[in-house]
Amino acid sequence: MPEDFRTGFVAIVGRPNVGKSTLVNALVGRKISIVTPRPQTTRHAIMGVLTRPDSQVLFVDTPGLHTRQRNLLNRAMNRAVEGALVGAEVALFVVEAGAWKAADSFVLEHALAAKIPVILAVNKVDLVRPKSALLPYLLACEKRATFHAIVPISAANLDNLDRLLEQSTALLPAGPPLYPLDATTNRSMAFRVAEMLREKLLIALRQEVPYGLAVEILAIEEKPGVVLADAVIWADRESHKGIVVGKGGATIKEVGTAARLELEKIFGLRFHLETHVKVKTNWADSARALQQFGFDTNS
Ligand SMILES: Nc1nc2c(ncn2[C@@H]2O[C@H](COP(=O)(O)OP(=O)(O)OP(=O)(O)O)[C@@H](O)[C@H]2O)c(=O)[nH]1
Ligand SMILES: [Mg+2]
Repeated sequence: MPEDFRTGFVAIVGRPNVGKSTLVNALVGRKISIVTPRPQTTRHAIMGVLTRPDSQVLFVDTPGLHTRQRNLLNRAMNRAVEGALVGAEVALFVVEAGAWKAADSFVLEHALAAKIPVILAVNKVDLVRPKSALLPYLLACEKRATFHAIVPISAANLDNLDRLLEQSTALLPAGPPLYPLDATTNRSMAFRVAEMLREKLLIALRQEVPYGLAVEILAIEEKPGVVLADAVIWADRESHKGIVVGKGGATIKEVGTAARLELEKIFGLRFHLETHVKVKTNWADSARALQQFGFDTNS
């Protein structure tokens, strides 16, 4: 390792749906974290690891910070954001170009409270019309706080990410890599299978139904060339179970197939997913259920 090798944590924070997970995936160059057009997709802190000849950057994707905490799940999600900020050397605060909501100010307060340099990533610049509207927006951002840097990007189009990466890496301390050089995430195969199923459920189901779902992997086995996984999709009420299953099992089948195809593409392995739908009433307000689903419920 070169003596000036840099290693450290960069927490990616922002309100729901601004493109945090898209950004982590783009920076690492692999799909680590699920992405959907719907807010509140990410529920956990998920690390994406980028190792280059001079550095190892540990990007931590986080759930969109909630201003209202309706249940224990929301609180666990917000705690995941706090935890990521506490352990980070840099905060990458993501907003949507052209928009600044109360929820953005709420996230900014949290990022500043962490007493670490804050880089503002102004995402989705590809959507700004007319283009000339971007400059006044950036100037207005400059007045909101002392940012280490303000970087306009498009995570979806991989636009200006080099600059963001340079700015983040420069703030990391010198030190040896903390993860193996070929690591891309701290999350297990089981976690990623559960998340992929949740992504497809969020895409397939309407309104509030997918928000009341959790996916648990009961068993997973990697055999030569094929991964066998046994998954339970937990609904929070009886009436949603039938919606998830669909007519003659059509919905759950479509979700399972979509998840399988994408997992096969990502891992280059065949997958066999067994899915069951069960009910655990109000699991999002049960500390026990949340622990079972991998959330940290200690306040
Ligand atoms: N046009 C455009 N869309 C983007 C860009 N980045 C992300 N998106 C879209 O924005 C939506 C939300 O993206 P996510 O990456 O899931 O956002 P997030 O901040 O992780 O959302 P939560 O996990 O819910 O907090 C998806 O439909 C993305 O495709 C971008 O640079 N340009
Ligand atoms: Mg996300």
